[in-house]
Amino acid sequence: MHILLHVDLDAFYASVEEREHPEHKGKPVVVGADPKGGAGRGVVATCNYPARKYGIHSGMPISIAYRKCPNCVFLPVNMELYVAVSGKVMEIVRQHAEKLEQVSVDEAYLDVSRLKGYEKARELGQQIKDEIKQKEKLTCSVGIGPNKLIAKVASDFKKPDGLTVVTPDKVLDFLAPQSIRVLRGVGPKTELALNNYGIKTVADLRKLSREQLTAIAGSFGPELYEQSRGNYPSELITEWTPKSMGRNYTFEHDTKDKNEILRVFDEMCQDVWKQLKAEKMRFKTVTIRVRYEDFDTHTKQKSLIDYVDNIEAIRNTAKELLEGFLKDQRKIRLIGVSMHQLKGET
Ligand code: DCP
Ligand code: CA
Ligand code: CA
Repeated sequence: MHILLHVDLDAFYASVEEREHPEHKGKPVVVGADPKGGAGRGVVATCNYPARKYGIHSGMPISIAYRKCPNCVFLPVNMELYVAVSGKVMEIVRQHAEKLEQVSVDEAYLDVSRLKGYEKARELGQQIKDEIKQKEKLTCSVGIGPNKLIAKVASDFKKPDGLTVVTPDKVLDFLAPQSIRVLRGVGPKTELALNNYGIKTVADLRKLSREQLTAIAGSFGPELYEQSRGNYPSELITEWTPKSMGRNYTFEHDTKDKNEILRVFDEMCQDVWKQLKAEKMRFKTVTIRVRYEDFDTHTKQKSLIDYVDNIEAIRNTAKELLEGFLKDQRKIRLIGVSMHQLKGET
């Protein structure tokens, strides 16, 4: 019998900023692009819970966030700081299990099957929460369940500062009333496709057969069928930590100025490289992204012969990929660079 525990920090970037700036305590805080009095471009990375009361959320254009709450505290993204804090939190979490899978900068799964019971697992969950609060002054939400899906949905269930335990006998009831969006791999497109058949909750989904789901969602159908019944893997992927590491940048004004583009691009490459170094990772594939003024967006990638971690490899490969896009007539709105096929330096 597997018991999985999922930890996810609450309003991560914003909580770190609040901790570093006690003067903002209790105020709504938004972390992301500079709002420039409502004229700013780029998006919200995240915001704290008081700011969420205004309807602000991750990924929202910063100009809209500003319109919703001009008096919120707006802060820039300080990635180096968050990566450092993330490392400390993960170190605390790691002490409590022999197996850990870190899935992003602020969340991880632990396999706590050795505890052989959900009461013991709950106690451990509380202990981890207390320790992170005491040592790092941050709150997190913890979910515990028989597999990764249930643990993750459980940690999301009560936020912030939640602790939710779903024992195997409660899995079906727990999932039933929830939105289909809680299932892994169900994004806005699949949600809409299913909504068109009147399917909104996980319970609705269970009314369809495997064949019907395949007709609607293709090869993802059978997996939806299983997930809606709470069936999902429990195995952790421990060698490869994050899947990618990258940066995007939205220009102040759409531009064709090659020097400006290359300067920003170079800075982003260095930023990613610093994060790679901080996390002791190497990479094999470089991907770039270009969005033109009309939002037409392209990605292009190249894989190297072996895993590397030097700045020149990033810079040269990324520039080579970018070259063709600079010849276009259109101005560029956004550029991005990311590393894939990451591997720890072991
Ligand atoms: N993030 C981002 N852009 C997004 C989503 C997230 O830059 N579109 C960053 C900022 C978040 C961090 O990743 O602080 C973790 O993302 P989560 O989805 O876990 O969201 P939060 O931790 O901010 O909030 P929650 O309390 O809902 O977990
Ligand atoms: Ca989080
Ligand atoms: Ca998260």
